[in-house]
Amino acid sequence: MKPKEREMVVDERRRGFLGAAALAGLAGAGLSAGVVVTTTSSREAVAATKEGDELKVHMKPGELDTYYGIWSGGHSGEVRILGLPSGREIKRIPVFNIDCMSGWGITNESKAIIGTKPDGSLLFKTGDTHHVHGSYKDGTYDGKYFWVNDKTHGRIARIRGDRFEVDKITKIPNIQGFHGIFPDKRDPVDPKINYTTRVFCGCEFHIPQPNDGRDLDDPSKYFALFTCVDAETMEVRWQCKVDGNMDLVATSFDGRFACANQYNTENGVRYEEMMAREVDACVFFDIARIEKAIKEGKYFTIGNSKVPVVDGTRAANQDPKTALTAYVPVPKNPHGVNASPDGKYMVCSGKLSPTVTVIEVAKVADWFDGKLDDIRKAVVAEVEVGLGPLHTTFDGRGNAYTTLFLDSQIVKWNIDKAIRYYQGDKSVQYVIDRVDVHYQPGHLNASMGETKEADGQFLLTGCKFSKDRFLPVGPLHPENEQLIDIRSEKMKLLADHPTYPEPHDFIIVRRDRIRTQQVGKLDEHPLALKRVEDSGVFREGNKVTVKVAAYAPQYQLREFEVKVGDEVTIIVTNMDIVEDLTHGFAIPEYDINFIVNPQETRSVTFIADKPGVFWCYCTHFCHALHLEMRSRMIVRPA
Ligand code: K7E
Ligand code: CUA
Ligand code: CA
Repeated sequence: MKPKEREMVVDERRRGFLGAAALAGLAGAGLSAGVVVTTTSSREAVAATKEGDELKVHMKPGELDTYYGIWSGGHSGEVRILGLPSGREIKRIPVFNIDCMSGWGITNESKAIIGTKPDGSLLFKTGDTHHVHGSYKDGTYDGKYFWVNDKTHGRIARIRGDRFEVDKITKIPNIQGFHGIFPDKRDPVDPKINYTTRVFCGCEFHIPQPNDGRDLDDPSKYFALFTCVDAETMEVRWQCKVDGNMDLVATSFDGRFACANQYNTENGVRYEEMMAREVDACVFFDIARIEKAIKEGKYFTIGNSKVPVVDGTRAANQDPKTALTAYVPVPKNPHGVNASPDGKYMVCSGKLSPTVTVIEVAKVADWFDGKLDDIRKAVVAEVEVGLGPLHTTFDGRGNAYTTLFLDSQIVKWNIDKAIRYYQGDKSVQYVIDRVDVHYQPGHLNASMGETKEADGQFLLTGCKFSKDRFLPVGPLHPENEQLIDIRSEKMKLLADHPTYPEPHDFIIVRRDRIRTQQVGKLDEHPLALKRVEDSGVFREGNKVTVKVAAYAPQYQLREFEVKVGDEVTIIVTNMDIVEDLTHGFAIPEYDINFIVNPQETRSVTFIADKPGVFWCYCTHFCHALHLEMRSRMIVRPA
């Protein structure tokens, strides 16, 4: 960071503190008008470090990281933001979980996003996030949105890239075990649309269709669906029935294809059945053709769902000229499919086979266009890399890096050389390097590795077992995200970062791709108070609305009264305009706890079922008088 930039940051912090202190004198008075402070957290493009420099692992005090790491949180249900390469955790984004720091799952606003049952309680309280991916423009991240899957309940969540908060969650019908997810990178038909408009969702588990109690004992009738979700509206556009299941998902850079690796082409319901075949597949979807078929009415629907479903099974897609899908053979129970940044290849890892399979995207297109007689010819390499290959990333210099779960290694191999070897030149050494990792790696990703701007600086790998790498803390160990310098021929292991279980996948985004909103906008909040004086208690029958302005160091109202039996809605507006001046609001015995960021509004609704005095207090350290920031809720017996 340049000195000037550092000064700006320090200066903003000082302003925040002085602002808060100055407001202490304003108790009871309306706020004087102030300018909303908005800053971007990424002020400049990051110059690539030169080879030979030590890649920085430790940041000096006040120094900013050069990349954002967007991490899934596994069955914690959340997403995390790490600064990279330091590995410092900067934020946790509650998604499918309940979070009492922020009030996610507690406020009315977050409940409306998560979804509720008729009685107002949450539709689901748990989730399982595996894969986070960002929206693309021109083959690279545009920082607008990130999406993440919920494997448990088949939901997709969208995270706003300017706030790192969830703004929409959609439940996908007719599926179970939603695992792989990937946005498209451009439109398959309109070349002017060079950005993400769809998100594709794979599904791992077969179920009876509809899953309403029929066909329980006849697994031959179960099937799985591939789903397309609209990136803007977050509505489900269509689904595609496939043979076998889907695991990870990838999309081609030209927008034509999405694909998913399949480990259960056997349609087995027991693991022995799922690993019966030596060869499974990677299924390719021709997006434009699927959407044309739907326009022409060639679809069906399932149960109560109105989503159009096309038939992508093998039997229905024998003729390449009309096929919606193609099944490229890949051994054995493959796991993970990744697009190379030059747009040429999909790399599918063998998992139970010690091989990676390289599929040439242009040849898949040739098959669909009737120019290649056999889809098997789209495989241009199938080479041995080691035991338990799972996921692959790229450095933008023609090299691929694959995790070997069983060998506890990352293997670096050259794609062109692997192809030459596979095509007969056995003198070629396609494996370039191996490095031991600790231990049993799942995903890995290189800086900007899933974009055409893959910059080959470093990669991280998510090790599933950390064993002895950190101080012991009882039976549950953290994961170990290991940082590896990939700027030279040889990989160099630089650092370990513990993470709370259980991240799977993550992406590494150059910081200039992200533009954040640092202070909210009250006019985006329909319930926001306009002025402090608008605070008050408003009663309609037994429905009571309590409007509270929060501004350091007090709440206006300082006390309010309701009656036992009332349905109480408390709306808190944070009138402070200073960046980072967040207030909290907790009510003892009533299980209410949430925060409100500057220039934002949040609300909660509950039944006043206990008489007494309840001190609503500020939970978030905001001010020298933070402890005094309270409001007295008096609940009078009816
Ligand atoms: Cu390999 Cu869910 Cu991406 Cu875990 S999956 S590692
Ligand atoms: Cu307001 Cu602490
Ligand atoms: Ca299999």
